[in-house]
Amino acid sequence: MYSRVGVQSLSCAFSYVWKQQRQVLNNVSARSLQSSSNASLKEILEQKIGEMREEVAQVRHAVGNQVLGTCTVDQAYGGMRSVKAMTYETSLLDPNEGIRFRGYSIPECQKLLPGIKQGGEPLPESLLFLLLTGEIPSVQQVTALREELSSRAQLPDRVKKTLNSVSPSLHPMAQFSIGILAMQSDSVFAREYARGAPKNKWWEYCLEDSLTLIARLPQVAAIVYRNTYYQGKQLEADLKLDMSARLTKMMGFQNPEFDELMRLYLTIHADHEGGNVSAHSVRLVGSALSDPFLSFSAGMNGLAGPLHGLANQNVLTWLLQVKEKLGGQAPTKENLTKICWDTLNSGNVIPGFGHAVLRRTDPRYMCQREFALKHLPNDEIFQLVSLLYEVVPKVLSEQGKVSNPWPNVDAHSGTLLRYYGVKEMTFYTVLFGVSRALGTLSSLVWDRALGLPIERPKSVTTRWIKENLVHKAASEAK
Ligand code: CMX
Repeated sequence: MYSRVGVQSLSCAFSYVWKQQRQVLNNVSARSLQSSSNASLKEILEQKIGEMREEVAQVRHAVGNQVLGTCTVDQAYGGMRSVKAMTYETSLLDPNEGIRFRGYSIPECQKLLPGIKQGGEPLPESLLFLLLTGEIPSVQQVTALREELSSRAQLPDRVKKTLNSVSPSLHPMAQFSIGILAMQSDSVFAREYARGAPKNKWWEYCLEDSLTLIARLPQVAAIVYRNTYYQGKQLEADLKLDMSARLTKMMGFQNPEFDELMRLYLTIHADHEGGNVSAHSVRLVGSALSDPFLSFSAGMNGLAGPLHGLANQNVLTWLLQVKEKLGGQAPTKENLTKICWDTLNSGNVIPGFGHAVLRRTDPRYMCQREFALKHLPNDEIFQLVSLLYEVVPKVLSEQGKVSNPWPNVDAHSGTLLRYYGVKEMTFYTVLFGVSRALGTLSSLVWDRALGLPIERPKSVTTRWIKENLVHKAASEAK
């Protein structure tokens, strides 16, 4: 394993907000660095949680009664878009710059997080360490975490039995969610809570379950894959491998380049701040003190929606339809423009484009594009994706409805998976889900560490709005 630490390369221009956030992180790190360079994940977490509890108490004392965000009637009817109403520690999404994991952009993570080889992609296990602790891990720390995960990775036979009893005609995301629920009886959190565990210990049990879940998910995913597309012929887990290589091998692939793609894939899909459907579902369900298995399964049911994670499946379906419509003609800006308009005019969205928060090309799209330029520049579908990058934003802008005409992460991922042989599009969102565990479960550990209460925003009826706002506005206008 090789660490590509080069702090001097952190030269990008950060926004003011990020400089401040980094400063906070640096201060915290500086205090704990001496003890933490070889410290275990749990030791670092124990220290950081103490510090963070203090920090949150100070913030609440200083500005607890200040307004963070407001909510208009339009926002209440409109999916609460951009209402600032929650905190989420593991990542933050800037509309123009894209995601930062604990303050680090994707290119910074690619440079700083230990990978398996020099100049290669980061290990998702490295990102997990960062998301949980806020610290870039040393090679030694990642090795320890890998060993920890490997020791938890074997799926109990009863879970395999449950997965094997499910009809392969069920969508892979439904099978995946069932597999996660089938592990619920192993929840340390649920057991200890029932025994009356004190509140300040909950995060430890949540961490226990989260690590177990993250460790086992590659095998759950691989079983779903083999049951659905390979008549149930399953392959053994090689516990010496990192989670990405272990997953690809269990799926039936033997290609180190694909392993590298999987490392990148599992890293970049991990987290996208707290308000997206999957992250927020995990947070919401967990806030009722449902254990991590129940909470994560809920998140996966949300990820399975076509406006969220399922878009990666729909993108490739659409790309293949585009190819078919071209009927052997070479793609050009002109014929692709027409096909895009046909899609819109038939009442469909162009999958992989647009975003609820982002207002520029998703950096997760860009790093996948760079991977493709390096490894598959001549692939026909990649070339189609490249040309659509020039065409779709213009068409969507001309249509004039979308807030963001640029591509998101899902516009690219299926092309790469297909190139390496994963042609079964209905499986793509499962891989997204394996990755999403890293971020949402890290965040769940912090939810319990910071003692966040049950979520319960206030709702109102349209009648309430009429009585309290419409009538008031009308009488003021008289
Ligand atoms: N193609 C066509 N129309 C689109 C569009 C697209 N790619 N993106 C948005 N629109 C439309 C919306 O449907 C909406 O139309 P109506 O007013 O008729 O309902 C209008 O433009 C305004 O929507 P918006 O404010 O731009 O977008 P939202 O925040 O409401 O929704 C998203 C965001 C991602 C659901 C939407 O852009 C979309 O449906 N994209 C295609 C599906 C997709 O790629 N989803 C994956 C997102 C990433 C992820 O979560 O994994």
